[in-house]
Amino acid sequence: MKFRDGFLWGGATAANQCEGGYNKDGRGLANVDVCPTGKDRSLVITGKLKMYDFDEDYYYPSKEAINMYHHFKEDIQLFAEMGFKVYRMSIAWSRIFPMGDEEEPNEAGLQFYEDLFKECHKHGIEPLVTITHFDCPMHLIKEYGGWRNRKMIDFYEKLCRVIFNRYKGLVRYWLTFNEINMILHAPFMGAGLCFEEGENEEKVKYQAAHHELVASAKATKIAREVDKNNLIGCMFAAGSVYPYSSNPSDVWEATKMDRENYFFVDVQSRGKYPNYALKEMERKGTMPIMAEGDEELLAKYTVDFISLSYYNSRCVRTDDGEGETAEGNLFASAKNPYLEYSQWGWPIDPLGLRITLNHVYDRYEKPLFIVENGLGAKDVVDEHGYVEDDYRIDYLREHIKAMRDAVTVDGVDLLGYTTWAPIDLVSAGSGEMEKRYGFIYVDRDNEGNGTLKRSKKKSFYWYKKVISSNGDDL
Ligand code: BGP
Repeated sequence: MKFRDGFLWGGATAANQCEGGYNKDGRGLANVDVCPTGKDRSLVITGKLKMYDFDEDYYYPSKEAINMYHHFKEDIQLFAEMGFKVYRMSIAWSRIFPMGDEEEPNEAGLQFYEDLFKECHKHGIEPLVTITHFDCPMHLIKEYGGWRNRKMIDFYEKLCRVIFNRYKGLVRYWLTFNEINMILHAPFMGAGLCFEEGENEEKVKYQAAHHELVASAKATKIAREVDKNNLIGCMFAAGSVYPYSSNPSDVWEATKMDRENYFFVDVQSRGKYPNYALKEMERKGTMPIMAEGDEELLAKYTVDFISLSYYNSRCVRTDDGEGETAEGNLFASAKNPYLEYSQWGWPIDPLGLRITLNHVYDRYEKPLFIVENGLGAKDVVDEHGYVEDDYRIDYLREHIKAMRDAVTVDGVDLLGYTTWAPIDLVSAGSGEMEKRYGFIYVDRDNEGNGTLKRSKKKSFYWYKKVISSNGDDL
């Protein structure tokens, strides 16, 4: 049993985590530039602490990251050597519109991505572009309050018009917002939100979410108008929620947590606010203000496919929270005693990927795309830059097997698979370099030291074989 011909194998990155060059060629400051490492990071990414003043001397990870801004040809060449069919990356909004609200785009920024896409095509690699990956010009946050402000829809729409027109014929796969549901857990990264003392945070988050959902529908509309070959996807952080026990209250809690994630995809794929959300918003007083025409837009411009990140399943218990908690992609949940854990305490659950794919496909019956999956680990590198990362190979092998079962046994329609991340880059959660995901090692440490030299890990050769056998040789 095989993956379809043309299955899109590849890898995924995000601009702020790999490009660097934060002030090069007219790029403006973005929210992700002012997220520090260390203890303040979680306060900043959750919107509790404002980091409005940029300190040039402070080591902000995205200032230089792995400097893909200047290394992209070399990096794409390495991706091509592994046989990539697709490369998922994101556009830094503030390269195109440095402030976010100006009239004219920055030509140097536009040219950078044009060169990058052309480089991909030179190697037969299809770009898959996230329009915003935890990324918002800082000026839009200071001046307008980020996505809490409806004006953001217009600024985003303008960005979309510019990039869809400029990259027509170069890009056809687009994702509107990275992990849109993460607005609930990392609102500064997801929507440029900072909260005032005593503010109803949940209300603000859902208002901002509404603006993003409308912006996503508008982007879908424009993408289709500009080029009928464009395919637009939504993107959410997936990972089914398990009840800790068969106690119905655990099951009910898990159902509610799942819905919290599905809410976003329900709107983007089914085209309307689901009843459970409307009821809850009414009850809690968090119903967003909608403008005339919003509901029609949401209904008319639903996505073509659904993309997701999967790192771990989650688990929930209602018995006084006595058990231990486990970390996970951007938020913690109850510790599942049946699973192993990564060095960062994230559960490792390959079967959970099959379960999740089945849930999502049953719910929406649209093609799916796994656009993030991988293992963050502390690699030990030898003097030649070589890393024996069998743990990474094991993780990916088991997840690919589970994905294969979902496709070939269960009938899930899957367009492709991009690992996070093909090359070491800055971690979104911790802001550190030492949490490595790549097939390619980058000589760079947590303090920003290192030559930035790229070298191939053991997993590089393994993934190349996986791709050339279309997932047969694992
Ligand atoms: C997702 C993000 C990515 C990425 C990944 C791994 O939430 O979309 O940007 O970083 O998680 O998380 P981390 O970097 O915290 O290990």
